[in-house]
Amino acid sequence: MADRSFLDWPFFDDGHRALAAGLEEWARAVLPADHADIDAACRRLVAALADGGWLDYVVPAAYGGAHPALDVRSLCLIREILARHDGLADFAFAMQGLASGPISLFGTPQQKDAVLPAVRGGTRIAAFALSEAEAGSDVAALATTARRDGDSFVIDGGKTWISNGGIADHYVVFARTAEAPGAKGLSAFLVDADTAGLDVVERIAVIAPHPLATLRFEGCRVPADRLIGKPGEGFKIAMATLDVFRSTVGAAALGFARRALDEALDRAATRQLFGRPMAALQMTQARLADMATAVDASALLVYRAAWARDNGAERITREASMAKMFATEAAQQVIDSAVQIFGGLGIVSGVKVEELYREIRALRIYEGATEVQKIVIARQALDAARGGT
Ligand code: COS
Repeated sequence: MADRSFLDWPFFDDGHRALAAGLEEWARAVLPADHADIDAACRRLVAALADGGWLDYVVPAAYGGAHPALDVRSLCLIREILARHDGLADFAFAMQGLASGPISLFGTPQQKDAVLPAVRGGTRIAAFALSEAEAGSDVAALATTARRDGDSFVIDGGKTWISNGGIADHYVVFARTAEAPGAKGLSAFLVDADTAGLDVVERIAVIAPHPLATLRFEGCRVPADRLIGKPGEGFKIAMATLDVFRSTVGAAALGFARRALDEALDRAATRQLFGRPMAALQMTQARLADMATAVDASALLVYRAAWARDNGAERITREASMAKMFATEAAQQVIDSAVQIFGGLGIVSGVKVEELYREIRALRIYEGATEVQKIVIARQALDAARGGT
C-alpha cells in the first residue's frame, strides 16, 4: 500500500484528500488498461477518464471543470496516482491538460467554447506542438512560420516528438510570426487535425509506447481567429503553460517512484537470501532508506510548486523547474534501485519494475530536459542575487 501520509501535509485541503481517495478507488477498478493497441488504448483511456469525472480537473469551472481555475495540486495528485497504476493513463490525462492549457489560460471565449467542454468530455483529443527537429530546448529558435494572409494565417514547417500526434483532434501549434527576432516573434494557433496542409508524416515508436509523431505543415491555412492570445505572445504562452504542467511531470515521476518503492518493499520483505528475508540485509535497508527519502523530497518539491501556484503566485518558474528536475531524476534512481532489488526478475519484460524503468526515462527529457531546468533555476538564482525578482 503506497504511503498516504503526505496527504496530511498543509499543502492540501479536504477536497484534495477526497479526490485522492476517489481516484485511488477508481484506478484500482479500471487500471491498468489493455495496452495491446496503443492508439485504441489512449482513446479508451481518455473516454474512461472523462466518464470518471477526472477530466473535470483539466478545464476551468466555466467550461464544466471542477475548480474556477486549474488547480495544480489536483492535477499533480491525479498524475501521481494514475502514474502509480498505469503510465499510459497518466499520459492520456496529462495530454488533455497540457494541450488545452494554452486555451484555458489565453484562449478567446469562442476558442474555449469550441475546445474545453469537448476536451473535458473526452470527445476531443488534444496535442501540444512545440518541438521541432532543431528546436526543442531552445524554443526561441523555432523555424515553423505562420504568415498572415488576409483573414488567415498560413503555416509552413515541421514539428516532431508530438505526443498524441496521429490521434489528436487538434494541435496547439507554435510558429514564428516574426513580430521580432527570437522569443518575441512567436505565436500560438489552434489547428484542427483535419486542416488541409497538415500531415502526420511519421509515427515514432519509443521505449514506453504512446502515440508520438512528426507533423508537416505545407501551406496549412487556418482562420485568423485561431490565433491564441496576441501575435508575438507564443513564447510567453508556451512558458506559462509549462509553468503549470512542469510540476505535474514531477508528480508523474513521483507516482512511478512510489510504485517502484512499494514493489521493492514487498520484494525485500518476501525474497529469502542467505537464509533470511532480503530486507534484513543492511545493504537492502540502505537502498530502501535512500528510495523513501527521495520519494518524500520529490513530493515536497512537487506539492510546494503546486501549492504556490494555487495560492496566487503569478509565476512559479523556479519552483516548477526544481520540482520537475528533482522528481524525475530521483525517480530514475529509485526505479533503478528497485530493479536492482528485484535482481534478474527486474529486467524481465512485463514485470512492473521493468516497465517503470522504461516509463521514467522520457520524463527527464520532455517538457524541458533536466539541463533546461538547470538553466532556468540558475538564471532565477542569479537574478535574485542581483536583486531582481
Ligand atoms: N512565463 C511567462 N513569461 C516568461 C516565462 C514564463 N515562465 N519564461 C520566460 N518568459 C518571458 C521572459 O520574461 C522574457 O520576456 P522579457 O524579455 O520581456 O523579460 C521572454 O519570455 C524570453 O525569455 P528568456 O529570455 O528566458 O528566453 P530564452 O530563449 O533564453 O529561454 C529557455 C530559454 C531554455 C528557458 C526556454 O527556451 C525553455 O524553457 N526551453 C525548454 C522548452 C521545453 O520545455 N521544451 C520541451 C518541449 S514541450 S514537450
